[in-house]
This record gives sequence, structure tokens and C-alpha cells, in this order.
Amino acid sequence: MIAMNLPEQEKGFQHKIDAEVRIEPKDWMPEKYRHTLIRQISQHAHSEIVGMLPEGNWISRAPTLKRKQILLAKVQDEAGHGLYLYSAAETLGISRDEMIEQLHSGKAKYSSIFNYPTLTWADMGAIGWLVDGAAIMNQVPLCRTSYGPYSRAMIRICKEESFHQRQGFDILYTLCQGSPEQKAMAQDAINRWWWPSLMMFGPHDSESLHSEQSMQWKIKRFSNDELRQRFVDMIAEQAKVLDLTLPDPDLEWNEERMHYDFGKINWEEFWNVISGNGPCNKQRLDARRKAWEEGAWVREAAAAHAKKQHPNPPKAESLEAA
Ligand code: FAQ
Repeated sequence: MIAMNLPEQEKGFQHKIDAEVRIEPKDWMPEKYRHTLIRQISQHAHSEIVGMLPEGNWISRAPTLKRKQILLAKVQDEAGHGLYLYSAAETLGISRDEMIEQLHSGKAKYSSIFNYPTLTWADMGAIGWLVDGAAIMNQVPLCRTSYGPYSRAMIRICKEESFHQRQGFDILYTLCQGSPEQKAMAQDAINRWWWPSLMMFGPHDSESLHSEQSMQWKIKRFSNDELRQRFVDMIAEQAKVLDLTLPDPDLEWNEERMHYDFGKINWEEFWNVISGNGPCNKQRLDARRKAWEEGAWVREAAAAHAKKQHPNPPKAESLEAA
């Protein structure tokens, strides 16, 4: 085979993307595409795993057995999402251990939202409604992302996220139909989670480092600001059903734009949280490191068992030939 020079290969690659052909693990891809995907998919996986912590805090304190079962199932789904995503990232040539090491050393990010504390039961409602709502808005377009293994993982994840958002809305709806104290608890949770949930979409497009290239490669299908606007439009309407107020005096329907206008996001807070100085960053990373250390014996036992079952596993090349 005649080796194509790099620009020709890159052109062919971009043609494939433009023609909506998925890129698969063994296809040629620019190194920067591979790196961008590893960064985004692994950070997404870490977000799912770290995201289990604020909710895990409430499993033993859920108000009824049914609520406890539902929350437990939701948190287990998040573990599953993390695993599909780590597997998708592994197809790009990074090992799970490397990704975990990057999380524990602080090199890899995870979503800013999981650095806030969960103070009351209503926070489980706010996380489901707002955080999962933002996650769905961002992730449904990722079902059509250009990298095959990531797009396929996202299809199942989005189905489960829809149930998660619904359960959050249901928790808040129940509280809002309850006593004045319960309704106040729901309002307080929304007051605390609203602005951080808008930050989940990332910086303004003008400040986004990766959006332009990621959109050209169709890793991202919409910009950070486009998705944030869609989220505000959706939530502003749903808040009316709950009879809750979003804590933004500038939130107002704009007839000309056919969108809601909304107030200024505190970007200083956002950059501060993603650089490790949010209210719970230290606590979250300490919890993950501790879980990793305490799980060492499980990994060793699983590896020993696998070795006993398959003492001479076939090499990757012979699998390909088979
Ligand atoms: N938090 O240039 P951009 C969930 C970083 S899953 C932390 O715009 P990009 C499920 C960004 O990494 C939630 N860092 O970046 C659940 C970059 O820094 P870097 C997670 C953020 O990648 C629900 C820098 O800022 N979802 O919630 C954030 O093009 C309930 C510049 O930003 C995903 O990961 C942030 N919010 O766009 C679980 C979805 N925003 O890497 C439990 C997939 C930006 O150069 C309970 N990811 N940064 O050091 C994406 O769609 C994109 O990566 C964005 C950021 C949109 C998050």
C-alpha cells in the first residue's frame, strides 16, 4: 500500500466526518482527534463516578423504602455509565489504570457540578431535575458524535438519564404538594443548584478552548451556549408546573428571540471550582482515592481468578486473525 501523506489522510478523514460516517477504533485518525476524545470521554466517565458521591450520601437517609430503591438504582446506573465510557475511551489506546491515575492526581477534570454539597433530601430532586436535565441536553447530541464507540455508549446512557430526570422532578413535585416546610426545602435546593447547573455546559463559546475544533470533527454537535439556552428554555417552563422560582431576576421570555433571557453567570466561581477550589473538591477526590486503595484486594482477586480461568489468553493479533 502506498502511504498517503498526512494532509491527504486528514482530508480523507474530514470527508468521512462530513459524510456522517462514524470513525471506528482501527480507522486512521489525527492524533489531536484521539487526544480530544480521550480527554472528553474520560472526563465524562470520571463525572459519572464522582457524581455517585453526592447522591450516595442520601441512600441511607431516603424518606421511604421506595425512594431508597429508586435512588439506589439511579446511583448504580451511574456506575454503569462510567464503565461504558471508560471502555469507550480504552478503544483509543489508553488504559483504565492511566485514566484513574489522571483523576486521582488532579490532571483530569470531572464536572464542576459534583463539587457542591447535598444538604437536604430536596437536593436529590434538584440533582435529578436540573443536573440530569442538563446532562441529557448535552448528551442527546452525543448519540450522534463522530466516534462510533462513544456514540453507541451514549444511546443507552441517555435512555437511563431520562428516567433519572423524571425521578428528580417527581421528588420535587411531591415536596411541592406537601407542607410549607417541604415546599421551602424544594425552593432552597433550586436556589443552590440553579447556577451551578448552568455552568455544567462549560464556558461561553468565546472562552471555550475546544469547541471550534470539536464541532468541525462533529465530536460536539452544538456549542456550549446553544445547549445552555435550550436548557434554560426547557427548565423555565417546567418550573411553572412545580410552582418554584428560578433564582434569577433577569429570567424573562424574549418574544423577539423566542428564547428566555437570563442573568450573568458567575464565571469566577466556575473557574475556581474547576481548578480544584470548590466547596467539596478535596472531599470528592479523597473519597475516590480511598475507594481505590480499599478496592485493591478486589482487583487482585479478580485478576487471579481470570488468570486461573484463562492461563494463556490469546494475544490480540491472533484474535484478529481468527
Ligand atoms: N466542569 O473548551 P471547553 C452527568 C473544562 S455527566 C469541569 O468548552 P469542551 C451525569 C473543559 O474540560 C456530566 N470542567 O471544553 C450525572 C476544558 O478544560 P480541559 C459531565 C469543565 O470539552 C448526573 C475547559 O473547561 N458531562 O452529569 C466544565 O469542548 C447526575 C474549557 O472548556 C460530560 O462530560 C465543567 N462543567 O466542552 C451523574 C459530557 N466545562 O479539558 C450523576 C461530555 C468545561 O482543556 C448525577 N462533555 N470544562 O482541561 C462535554 O460535552 C464537554 O466536555 C463539555 C466541555 C461541554 C463539558
